[in-house]
Amino acid sequence: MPSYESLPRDGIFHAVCPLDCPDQCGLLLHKKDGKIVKVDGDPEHPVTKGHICNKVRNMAERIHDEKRLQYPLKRIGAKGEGRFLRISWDEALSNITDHWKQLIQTDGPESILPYSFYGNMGRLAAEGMDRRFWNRLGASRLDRTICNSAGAVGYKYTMGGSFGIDPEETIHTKLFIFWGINAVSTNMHQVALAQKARRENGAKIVVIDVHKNQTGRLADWFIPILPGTDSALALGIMHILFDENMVDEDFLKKYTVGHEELREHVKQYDPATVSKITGVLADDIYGLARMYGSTSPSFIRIGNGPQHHDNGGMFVRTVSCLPALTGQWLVKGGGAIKGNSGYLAHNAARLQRPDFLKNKNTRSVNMNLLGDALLTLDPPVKSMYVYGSNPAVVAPSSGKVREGLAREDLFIVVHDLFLTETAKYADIVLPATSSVENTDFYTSYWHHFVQLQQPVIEPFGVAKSNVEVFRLLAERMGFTETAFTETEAEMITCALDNPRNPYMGNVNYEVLAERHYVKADVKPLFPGRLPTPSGKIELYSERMKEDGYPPLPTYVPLVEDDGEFPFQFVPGPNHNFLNSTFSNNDKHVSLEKEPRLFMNCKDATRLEIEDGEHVRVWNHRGEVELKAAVGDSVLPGVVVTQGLWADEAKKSGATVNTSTKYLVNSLTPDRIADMGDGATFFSGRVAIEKLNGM
Ligand SMILES: Nc1nc2c(c(=O)[nH]1)N[C@H]1C(S)=C(S)[C@@H](COP(=O)(O)OP(=O)(O)OC[C@H]3O[C@@H](n4cnc5c(=O)[nH]c(N)nc54)[C@H](O)[C@@H]3O)O[C@H]1N2
Ligand SMILES: Nc1nc2c(c(=O)[nH]1)N[C@H]1C(S)=C(S)[C@@H](COP(=O)(O)OP(=O)(O)OC[C@H]3O[C@@H](n4cnc5c(=O)[nH]c(N)nc54)[C@H](O)[C@@H]3O)O[C@H]1N2
Ligand code: SF4
Ligand SMILES: [Mo]
Repeated sequence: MPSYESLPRDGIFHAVCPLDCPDQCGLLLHKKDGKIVKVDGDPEHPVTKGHICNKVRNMAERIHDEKRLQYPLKRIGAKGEGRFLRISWDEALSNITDHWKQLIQTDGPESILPYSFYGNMGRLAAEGMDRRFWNRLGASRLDRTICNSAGAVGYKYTMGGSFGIDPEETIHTKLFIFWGINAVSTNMHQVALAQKARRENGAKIVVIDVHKNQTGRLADWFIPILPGTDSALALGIMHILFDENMVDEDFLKKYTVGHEELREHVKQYDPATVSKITGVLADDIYGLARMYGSTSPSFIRIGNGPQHHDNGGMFVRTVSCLPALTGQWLVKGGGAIKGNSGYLAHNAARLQRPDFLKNKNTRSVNMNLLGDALLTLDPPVKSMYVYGSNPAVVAPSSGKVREGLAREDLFIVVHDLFLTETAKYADIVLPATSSVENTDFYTSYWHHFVQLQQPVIEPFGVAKSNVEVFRLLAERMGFTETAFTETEAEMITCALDNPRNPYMGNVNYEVLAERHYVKADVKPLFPGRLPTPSGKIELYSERMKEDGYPPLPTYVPLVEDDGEFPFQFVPGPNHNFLNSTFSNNDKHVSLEKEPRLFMNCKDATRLEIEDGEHVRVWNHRGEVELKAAVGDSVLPGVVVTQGLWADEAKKSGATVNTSTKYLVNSLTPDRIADMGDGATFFSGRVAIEKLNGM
């Protein structure tokens, strides 16, 4: 248990941004009379250098928001209605464990389903004591596939794991390609590095996206592309690189397998064919390939957008072959980043204790199929425990998800800082501490620093951390293993002791406690051996063939979405929220105003929709109402919206006093992507019409 008695009431304290964002900024919290009054960037942090985003600059209001949950609650109204009664921790915990003990007797432990994601990226909060507990309980396993699993698998086939270049080296880069990443909003320090390289070395910034958003607007060259066609563009670039002898033959021979097969294979992806698939002009495909083939160092920042499609794994697999063709991995500032979490891998077995799970055949539930899991799984899920996530808003096909959550016989517990949309369906709600009330360690999936958070303020009300709640649940379930009584410091010490990771030898609890952040001792990938079967970059992958995929990078069209809906629908994140986090904070909502639907003027004219008018957007899964933003930021046939918005308060006094008119996930498919059982949020289709009387 962290000690709060010795916390000074005033001063400036180190902190780590806990949000699911690659930048993982170092923060300085200004505290007065026991409260945080200001959040600043830590100017000493070597990568983030004192700059932070607007979302977190306004974080103090969220931490001290009077809407925060202070006490455990028991539901007294209908599911989803939001009427609760205050109860004690003792009553809440007994209620939960009594239920579970009963369920284990009647239905077995797999009738209990944990559901969590990275609302707090702290390794202990997100995958520490909780995993020990679920393993020991024998609950159904959760396949955490909602974010980047398709892309991670695709990248692994090519490169062997989550290993890119050190982003700090991109100050040397001469060509940046931001491919399907809205980096101004989602990786702002990579943009800062690119702008520095542009100022100091004349670097060029190219953005390839389906939406000319804030990132596209700062590019030297913005290339609009049709959704889900990026593999074809990458293959077209390869076609030209081979055809015009712009490949690095030495690098290909030494460090890759399959370059001869690839050379033959990409002949079919000529610029005319690729142009038809992607909507990118053939001249632009030539221009881009020649720029890529003749500029060094060049760097591709591979985003999450294109991998939220049916063919997302193959996209990442394909684009990650490009730097090998031009030998960029040997050049400082050359190469790519999809993610860098491989370098900071901790000892997950020691932290999570998979050995506690006795039944190795325990079922696994794909979180992207939550609706189906709650409605149709046999034997059924009888209880669900949610933490660090808000599935009623963020999970695909939310109509089904909410129908499942509304099941009267489903005993739901939600642990969160706020009474989220999901929490409104809970039988028991538990109040969570914010990250700055806890001890935890953080590992970025972009830069190479490990950071430590120690309590800066006391818990809000009687809120408890994830670690503490699972300790208490373990005690009540009668689990006697010492793993359930370890302190945070002990857990961090064992997690950082990872002999299998050669880069982290210099990182331990004591060093972190002294310095706040420590850079892992990462060496360049090349010359070297990758953790692929061949030890090389696998342009041809035997493993993919064994797994039933084409062994060479290939363009596979999107799956036909059900029904006759004319528009491709891309509902991504927005600038001022982080997924659904901040969608309930007045400041952030006022900055974002209201959700918009970006559409092309040609489509708008045809449908007689004017800029600023409200439209109904629907398909066979659901419908929403958005404000049209008409212009040329998207291609004809494509519509984009941004942000996972909170349920709207209803003006009239209906029983369920909120409306789901902004719930974009009511439209998204819960089909599974080609790899990693990933999500396909951006592969759905919709129809649009003007809303009368608006
Ligand atoms: N401000 C803010 N920052 C965030 C988040 C947030 O919600 N808000 N969320 C965090 C999380 S969890 C994640 S995973 C990351 C995600 O951040 P990013 O990696 O930036 O991913 P997205 O924003 O989902 O999509 C990136 C871009 O891909 C585009 N796109 C969609 N489909 C395609 C396609 O087929 N081809 C191409 N070329 N582009 C396409 C979208 O228009 C969008 O501009 O951001 C993190 N950071
Ligand atoms: N349409 C559409 N849907 C998407 C996406 C998209 O681009 N488009 N993006 C997808 C992606 S990439 C992701 S990663 C998911 C993310 O989806 P989620 O992981 O659900 O992320 P958030 O909506 O931020 O919800 C996090 C919740 O955790 C809570 N929380 C924060 N800290 C703690 C803590 O320490 N303990 C506990 N118990 N709770 C805590 C917060 O208050 C918040 O309610 O959304 C996915 N959904
Ligand atoms: S959300 Fe990202 S950019 Fe903003 S403070 Fe956190 S880590 Fe930094
Ligand atoms: Mo994500």
